[in-house]
Amino acid sequence: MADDKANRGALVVVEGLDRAGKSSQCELLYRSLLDMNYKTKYIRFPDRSTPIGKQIDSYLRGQSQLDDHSIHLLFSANRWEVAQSIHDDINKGITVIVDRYSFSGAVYTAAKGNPNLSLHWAWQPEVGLPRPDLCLFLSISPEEAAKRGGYGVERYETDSMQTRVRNLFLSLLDLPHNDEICVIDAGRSVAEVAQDILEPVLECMKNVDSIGPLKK
Ligand code: T5A
Ligand code: NA
Repeated sequence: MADDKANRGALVVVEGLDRAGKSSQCELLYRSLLDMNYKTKYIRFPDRSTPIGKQIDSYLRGQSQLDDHSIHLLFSANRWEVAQSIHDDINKGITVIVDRYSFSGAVYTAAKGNPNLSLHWAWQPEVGLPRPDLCLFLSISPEEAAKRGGYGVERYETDSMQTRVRNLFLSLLDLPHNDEICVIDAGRSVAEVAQDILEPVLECMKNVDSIGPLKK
């Protein structure tokens, strides 16, 4: 049975631009793994349900203003709030699917163009969080993404911001210690993308070792 394949669950992160299709794909992946009898959980960041998440939600909707450093640290704190429960779930054999994680955290802040908010600075609060076993980067052009529903409603959903975000994501892919990142062409149909995602996830679940921390 599925439970015999691995002692611990995998930590699988899905990243990409706004409207790349992350939530749609996380939902499909979650259902596929459940159908295959794997213990699975789906979580997302920002988690807008916690007190910190409510501040983030208000900021993203343009209902409140926050200093760039403050909002950055709130996004990171929102991940640290559940770091222990991610560890606990994984050690119970549950595969945790995460809709956005530290890569979004660092990249969106650095994309603001504030010279005090470099990618290096933005990464530091993430150091020590559980390190993903696999990160699926849903690659899409900002033009394609903009054609999809609901675009332009929240802060950061502008062409110039999305272009900078994409370039920063691509620069992260080049770093040698980010070997867990798998690029998926997300400009295709929902079903085609889902099919491409399942295989690397199942492969990753077979090979999980002890979970490490995100590094500097
Ligand atoms: N952020 C986030 C930070 O600045 N720092 C952080 O640390 C974190 C975690 C909100 C913002 O916060 C920023 C990044 C964001 O700007 P969010 O809550 O993840 O982040 O944003 P959402 O609005 O929920 O989600 P996205 O805009 O990122 O969309 P998704 O999840 O990529 O896309 P999805 O699946 O919801 O689909 C969007 C639309 O496209 C259609 C869907 O039906 C839907 O209408 N669609 C497709 N259409 C055609 N072909 C396909 N293959 C499609 N897949 C989906
Ligand atoms: Na989403």
